[in-house]
Amino acid sequence: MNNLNLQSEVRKLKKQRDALILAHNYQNDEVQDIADHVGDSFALSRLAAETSHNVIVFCGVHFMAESAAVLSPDKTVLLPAPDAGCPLAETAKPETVKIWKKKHPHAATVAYINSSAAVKAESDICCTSANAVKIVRSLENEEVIFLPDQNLGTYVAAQIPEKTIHLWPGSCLTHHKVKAGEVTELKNLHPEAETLVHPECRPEVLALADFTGSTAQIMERVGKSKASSFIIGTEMGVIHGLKKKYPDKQFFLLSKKLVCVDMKKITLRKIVSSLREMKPVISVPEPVCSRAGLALERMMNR
Ligand code: CIZ
Repeated sequence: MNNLNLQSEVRKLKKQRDALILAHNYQNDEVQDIADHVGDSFALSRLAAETSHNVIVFCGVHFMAESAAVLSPDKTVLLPAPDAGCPLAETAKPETVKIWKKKHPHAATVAYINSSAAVKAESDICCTSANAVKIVRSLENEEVIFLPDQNLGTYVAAQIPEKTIHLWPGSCLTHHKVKAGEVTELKNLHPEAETLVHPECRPEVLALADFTGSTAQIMERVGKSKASSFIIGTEMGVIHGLKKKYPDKQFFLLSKKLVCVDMKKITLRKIVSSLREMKPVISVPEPVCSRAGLALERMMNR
């Protein structure tokens, strides 16, 4: 079957199963094109929590499907590629979080959305790259354990110098690969372009950018900016959405390394199989589900 046939098969099965297809901004182009909604994990989690569909096909990585399952425990959440993990999320284990909490008893524990449900369950509140600064600032605690992304944590700490932030030594393999030299080189090639980067990049990369933000904030910035060309410092999937939304603007990917291999494991073929067989189902057992749900809801209510 070619992509067109696969897409029409997905549409047919989606109706039969009463399914909602959610795709992260980092997904393959053809997966984004078939989705009901494309967005960041925060927006997609909200949609998962509010939907009336019985089935959610989550085109993203494991922790995202887990968040959808936590927020919609009465729905069936399918992850078409069960091996689509997140090496960053895997750097944090609940047992180690418990040790850090004992070591820093006055600190609030803030779990970036890129963490397992078991780690969220050990945390006071979650955050995303879009709201991390706001969430940490809103806490009464002067001390914070921020996990698992040290680059995002460093970015947050720089904006809130009055707090002591204990940084987990994890990083996103994709964003962390980008080096400052690549930014300088591309800026020299396109001096008119605005450079927009994700806070999971190294601090020295952020220092060279015109704007730092989550995928949704990068997309919003392109819409507001008077510039007509942009250097994009986040996973390459975002460029597809940007080109669709802003066909008159020009985009340059900051580095060829900005490819998340786990996100790309979701294919149309796997979505078809998943909807036909109604598996693999992602569910989160109690008491982890309720405790992780609390941390997510605290974030959503701020
Ligand atoms: O929050 C998300 O979905 C992630 C992982 C990145 C972003 O900026 O959208």
